[in-house]
Amino acid sequence: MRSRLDTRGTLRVGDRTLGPGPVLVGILNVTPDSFSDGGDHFDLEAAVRHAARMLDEGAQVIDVGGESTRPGSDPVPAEEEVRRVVPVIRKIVSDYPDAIISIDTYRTSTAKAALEAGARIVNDVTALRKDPEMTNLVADAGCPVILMHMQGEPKTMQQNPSYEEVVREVRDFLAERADRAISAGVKPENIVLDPGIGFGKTLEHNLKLLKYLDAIVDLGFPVLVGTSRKGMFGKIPGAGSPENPKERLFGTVAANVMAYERGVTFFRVHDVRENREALAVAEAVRGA
Ligand code: HH2
Repeated sequence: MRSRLDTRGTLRVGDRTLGPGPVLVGILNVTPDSFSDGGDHFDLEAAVRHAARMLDEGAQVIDVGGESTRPGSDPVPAEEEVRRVVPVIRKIVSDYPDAIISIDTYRTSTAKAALEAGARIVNDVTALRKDPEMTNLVADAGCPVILMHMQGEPKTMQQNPSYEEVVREVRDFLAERADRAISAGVKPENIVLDPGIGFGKTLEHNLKLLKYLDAIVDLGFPVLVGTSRKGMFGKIPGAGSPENPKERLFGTVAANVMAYERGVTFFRVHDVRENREALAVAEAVRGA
């Protein structure tokens, strides 16, 4: 789709180029109820402290979210989402001017407030489907946007996910969303694709998507994966704790290294240092 082989896997944010080496996107959930770290960084001080730590550990992007999209979650009111994320973004940008912030939201009002506060990337788990104005906002702002695949809605998406051929369907969906965004004025070089691990998918679906990630990479856009601490690791025998998301680190690291091997550049993670170290080895081996 995009024939820019010289810049494959990379993303320009202002005067910075992210990639082609692995880019760690540190997760900052300013929520009381996220599935693995809900409540850990809910007040401003704790959130900024955690962002600082992730930056110190090698995160190049901090993904700030004010609403959990875990399976079964309910939406929070838009004003509440803005109230949670904007002060945190302002403070990180003021304390760490080099930090690149992405805003994890599907609402135009939240994305707009976040961009005004200093965020530079929009991470939309609905791939610009939920809020029709979001495409115009991203096109006008000229900022990068992450388009993620999800089947259904967070509240019910894990009840009975079904596909005829998951890899083809997710790839076709992402290709179509990217095409639409481009037709509406989003620059192709501002698009990042994400298969949406755990969003309306069984373990088998997640494994197939991870195995054949190159099918999505081949669309020609940089690709992000968000495997971090997800439920799939609790379902693979011996891979991680079914009960405690914080005990799914090694599975996460393994999945991310395999994703890197298949051409993924962006890794959305809770545990920055551990993933960065593993990916540094993978990068060194690739470069040998
Ligand atoms: N996963 C989560 C949230 N946002 N965005 C992208 N692009 N890709 C993902 O895989 C992704 C995402 C869910 O993880 P988390 O933020 O840790 O949990 P919660 O939604 O409960 O806040």
